[in-house]
Amino acid sequence: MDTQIERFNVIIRVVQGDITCCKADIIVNAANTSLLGGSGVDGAIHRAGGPAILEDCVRIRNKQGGCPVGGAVYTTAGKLEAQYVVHTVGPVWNGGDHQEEELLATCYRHTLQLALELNARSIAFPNISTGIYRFPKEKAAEIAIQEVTRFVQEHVGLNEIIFVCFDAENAQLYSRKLQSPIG
Ligand code: AR6
Repeated sequence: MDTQIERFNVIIRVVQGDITCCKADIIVNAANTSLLGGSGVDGAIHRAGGPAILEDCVRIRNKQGGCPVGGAVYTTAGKLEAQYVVHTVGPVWNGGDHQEEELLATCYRHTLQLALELNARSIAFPNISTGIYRFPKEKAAEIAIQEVTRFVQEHVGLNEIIFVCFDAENAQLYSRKLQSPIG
């Protein structure tokens, strides 16, 4: 059940599956501030990409002490087909009055900005913060689609943005919101 639309000459797609199998110049990881790996999509990316990704993460950590919430850093993609992995750190959902929405929006903006700097044409996002960090899925989908749409309206360079949804609930949410005129 893939959905595809075009906004400002950029293809925006929703697919359900494992992001490590996705063909894109950049694969985005939902990391934590330590950059030292974890479970969920973080674990899957490190497993599939091999130890070179962690080696780069450790280098970044030693240089700048990890990555703040809302920030984004890039590493090799190791054995993955992508050129780079961009690691961004989503907020932990803590009721909604701790700037969670703005911080999640910042993750998307910083990641997209970094993708442009890396001359990427295509980028695949997981549903940042909606797993272990418990961000409400519907709100997260709205923020993700809004930030991506705003970004492609204001910046030229990317051709394709893929939302890779692991679970059916997120895949349906994204498909619905992407196809709605106000989505
Ligand atoms: N491909 C695509 N999406 C996936 C995959 C995969 N292989 N595996 C899980 N997801 P989560 P968070 C989805 O928990 O909430 C880590 O330990 C998952 O269904 O991976 O940002 C980090 O190190 C969910 O929709 O990330 C941090 O400590 C989405 O990816 C913490 O988890 C995000 O779920 C970050 O928590």
